[in-house]
Amino acid sequence: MGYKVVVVGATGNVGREMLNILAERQFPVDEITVLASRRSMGTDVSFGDKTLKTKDLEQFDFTGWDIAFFAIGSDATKIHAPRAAKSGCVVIDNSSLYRYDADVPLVVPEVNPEAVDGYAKKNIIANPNCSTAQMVVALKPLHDRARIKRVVVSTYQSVSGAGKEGMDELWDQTKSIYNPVDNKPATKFTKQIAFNVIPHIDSFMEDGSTKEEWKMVVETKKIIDKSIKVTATCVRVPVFVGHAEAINIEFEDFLDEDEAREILSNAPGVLVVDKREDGGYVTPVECVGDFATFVSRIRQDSTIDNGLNLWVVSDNLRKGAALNAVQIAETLGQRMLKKH
Ligand code: 11C
Repeated sequence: MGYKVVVVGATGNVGREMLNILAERQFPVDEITVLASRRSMGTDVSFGDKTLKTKDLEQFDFTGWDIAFFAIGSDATKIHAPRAAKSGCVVIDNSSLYRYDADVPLVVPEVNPEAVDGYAKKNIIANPNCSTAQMVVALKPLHDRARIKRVVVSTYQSVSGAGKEGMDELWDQTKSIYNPVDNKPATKFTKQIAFNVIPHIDSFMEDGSTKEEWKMVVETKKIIDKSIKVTATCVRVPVFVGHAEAINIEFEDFLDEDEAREILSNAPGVLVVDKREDGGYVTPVECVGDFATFVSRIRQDSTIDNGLNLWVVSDNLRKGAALNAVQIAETLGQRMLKKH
């Protein structure tokens, strides 16, 4: 007994990771089909030990399919997600298109699993931005204990967040620094990304923040608590996979660093690695391929009454995208959606 599952955007970074995770977690799949744009149609992708050929999204009829994981841009999502949802297939969407829609739940299963129950209004559930997902997994258990007032976060985001083109650009630029013959013009990032950092992700907003920073503010409120104030600076760094975040938290109540470490050690989805010694923390390269959100460098911020600092690292293609989407489907299955 299982579900009829569609993966839309199966040739992209996130789509491929969705297929890996569905197989790794033995998600109950009765039948699976993989879709792509016409440009990538016919490409082979792996699902466990099988190879699947992508079909044309434009022509696909979602009638009779149970769950569609969407991992394509907002423009194409706008065309195809509503028709999938209307045909009775539940859409779990990784784009930002529906995240801020009051009739669409925005879900991180460790944080607000009950929100999936509202899926039927549009038959769509939204997956948050990767930098939000890993942050809220760490914040929620602390908020439950000491009520968060304000969060100041600086991100160190890998190039895979910008898709395969972002990864290719870092690779090509890195090579071309040693061998200028290989020099290719930058097209994805606005400044050199190899051996550099760029304080700019997504488009600029009127108030000077970027859309990526705005997403962290608005999504944290929707997922945990609208009273939490967040200010973010989002930075692209020359790392292939894995986002890191330095998070400063101000609470209403005092929370001792040892108690915070204990709470986080018992929190779902969190792995604490926090030895106060050389190498006693997690870095992006170590989190690749893992399901966990790693928390390190837990320490009191003595410049305010009730403050803590954390270092949070996770695989942005997994917890930040594909894993969270599959966990949403698992939660939906546990709470509501009937198998065949
Ligand atoms: C990045 N966080 O690292 C972005 C990628 O809203 O789903 C994901 C954008 C989104 O560039």
